Amino acid sequence: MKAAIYPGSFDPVTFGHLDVIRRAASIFDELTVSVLNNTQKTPLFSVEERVRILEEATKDLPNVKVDSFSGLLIDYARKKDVHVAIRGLRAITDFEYELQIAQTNRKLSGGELDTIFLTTSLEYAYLSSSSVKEIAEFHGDISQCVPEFVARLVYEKFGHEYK
Ligand code: COD
Repeated sequence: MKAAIYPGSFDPVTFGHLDVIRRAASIFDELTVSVLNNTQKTPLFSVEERVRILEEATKDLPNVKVDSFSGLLIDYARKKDVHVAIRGLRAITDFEYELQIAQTNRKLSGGELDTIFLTTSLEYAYLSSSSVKEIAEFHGDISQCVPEFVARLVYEKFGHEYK
């Protein structure tokens, strides 16, 4: 069985992430989308909330599972016996950061964990979780960025009413 992990912060999941998830799920038999429990960052949504949001957003994809992890990705992947990580590339600026993570993971895992990159669909190239949060904080329109139920939750976090 061909399995892969798509790790990330997903704070919150955007249409860009969901596009990568859908495409990766059509390539692999099983895709685990896994939320990093990063104690050094203060996220908008807790890990539990992000897992629930991802579960809801991917409920039509039967071969997608949602999970969370702490610590190193290579240790998590080894525990799950998965050898492929999926990452998305939006622009050349992502490339340097992603290349460094991919090479570090390959080195640290002794060649056991490889990374496969999916390039963004052009209509989502501009999307990032941080811009979604910034736009929502100032009452901007995020309906083109995230599913409606996510937009409502993001607005709620900022104490705004979603119309
Ligand atoms: N279109 C396509 N892809 C996109 C889009 C978009 N619009 N938006 C985001 N993406 C891609 C990102 O480029 C990324 O590949 C992925 O989706 C997830 O994005 P984020 O922002 O939610 O997640 P990150 O980048 O914060 O995730 C970082 C990890 C959690 C994967 C990384 O920090 C990690 O593995 N940490 C564990 C510790 C570890 O193992 N460290 C060693 C390696 S340095």
